[in-house]
Amino acid sequence: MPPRRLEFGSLSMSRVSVGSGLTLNPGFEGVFVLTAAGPCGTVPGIVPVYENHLDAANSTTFFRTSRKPFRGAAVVTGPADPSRVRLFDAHPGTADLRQEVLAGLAARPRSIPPKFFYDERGSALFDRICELPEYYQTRTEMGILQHALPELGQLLGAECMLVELGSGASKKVRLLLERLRPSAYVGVDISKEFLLTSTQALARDYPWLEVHAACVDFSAGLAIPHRDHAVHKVAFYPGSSIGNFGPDEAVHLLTDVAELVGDDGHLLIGVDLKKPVGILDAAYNDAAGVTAEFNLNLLHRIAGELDTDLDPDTFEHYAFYNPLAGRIEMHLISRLRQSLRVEDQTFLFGAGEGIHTENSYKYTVAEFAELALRAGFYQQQVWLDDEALFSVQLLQHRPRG
Ligand code: AVI
Repeated sequence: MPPRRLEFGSLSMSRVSVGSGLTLNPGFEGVFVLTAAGPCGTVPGIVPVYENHLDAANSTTFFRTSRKPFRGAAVVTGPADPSRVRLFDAHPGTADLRQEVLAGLAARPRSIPPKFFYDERGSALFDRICELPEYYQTRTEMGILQHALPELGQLLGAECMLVELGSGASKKVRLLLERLRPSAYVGVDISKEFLLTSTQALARDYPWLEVHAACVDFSAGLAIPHRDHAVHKVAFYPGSSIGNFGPDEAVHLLTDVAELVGDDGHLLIGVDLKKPVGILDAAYNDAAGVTAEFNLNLLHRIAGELDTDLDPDTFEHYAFYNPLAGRIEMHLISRLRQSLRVEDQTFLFGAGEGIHTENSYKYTVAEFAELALRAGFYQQQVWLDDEALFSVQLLQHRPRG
C-alpha cells in the first residue's frame, strides 16, 4: 500500500483504522495514535497519554488512550490494524468436528453436539430464528432486560469487567454496556470470525471501552486470561443457551463461571421457562422452515468440511417437546435406508433412524435456583415478562461457609 500523507484538520477518520501503524512526517517527533474517538499525539517530555499492550501470541496491538490534540502531519506506512481488540485464541477447530462427528455417529443413540451448528451460515440462520414470530425468546428477553436495566445498574454498579459468553451480534450486551459502563468487556465465543466481527464492532462503537476477544470452546473449560483480580466481574450469558446443556453439564459450566467471576461476582443469565407444549413446539417448528434449515445445516457443514458421501437432502428436521425430560429435542431423521461414509468409516442408517442434534431444557424459576445453587450461585433477583415465558436472573457467587 503506498504511503498516504494525512494533514491534520483534513484527516478523515473513516479512511484510517483504529490502531493503524503510523510514522510521522519528518517535521514531527513523537508518537501518534489513532483512537476511535479521534487522533491524539504526544511529544517527548510530555507524559504519554496512552497505554500500549502487545499480545505476544498474535501481536495485536490495542490502545487505551485519552484524547489530546495533535498538530502536524502523519504518513500511514503499514496495512491498517483491523481493530484495537485484544485476541486470545485457544484454537478450537475442525479437528474437533471430525473427531466428535465420528464418535457421535458410532454412539447409540447417535448424536452430534449443538456447538457445531454455529459456522458462518449456521450463525446467520440462528439470527433469522431470533426474528421469527414463533421464537418468542429473543424479543422477550430483550424486553425484560430493558425493563430491568435501572435496577441492574443499582445492583451491579459501575466499572465492572463484563464477560459475555457466546458473544454474538447481540443488541442485548449493548444495552448493558450503555447502562453499566464497565471498564472492560471480554467476548467469548467458539467462532473466531463471528467473535472478531462482533468485538470489533463494539470497539468501534464504544471508544471508552477496553475490548478483549477470547476464542475458546467454553463448554470445555473457561481458561481465559482475565488480568485484574480486584475488579468486580459480571458474566453475561443471555439467550437461554444454558438450556442446550444437560443439567449436570450446566452445573459444570456454571461452576467454571463461578470460578471466573470469583467470590461475590455475578452471572446475569437468560433462562427459558416451562410453558404450554404448543408454544414450545411451534418455536422449534416455525412455519417458514428456518429452524429446519438451521438443523440441516449441520449436515451441510459436515459435507463441506469432512471427507464424506453424505447427502443432507436424505435427512429431515424433527423437533418436539419431551415433557418428562423437560426439554425440546431436535433430531435429524434419515428419510431412507442408507450407508453413509464419513472419512474412513461407514455408518448404516435405517429409514426413520435419527441423529440427536440438540436439547433445549426449560426450567421453572425454582428448578433453576436449585441448579444454580449446586454451582455456588444464589438467585439475587429474577425478572419475568408478563406471560412468564422467559426469565432473566441475576445470580451471585457466594462462597459456601
Ligand atoms: C441457542 N439456543 C438457546 C437455541 C435454543 O432455543 O435452544 C438454539 C435453537 N435451536 C433451535 N432453535 C433455536
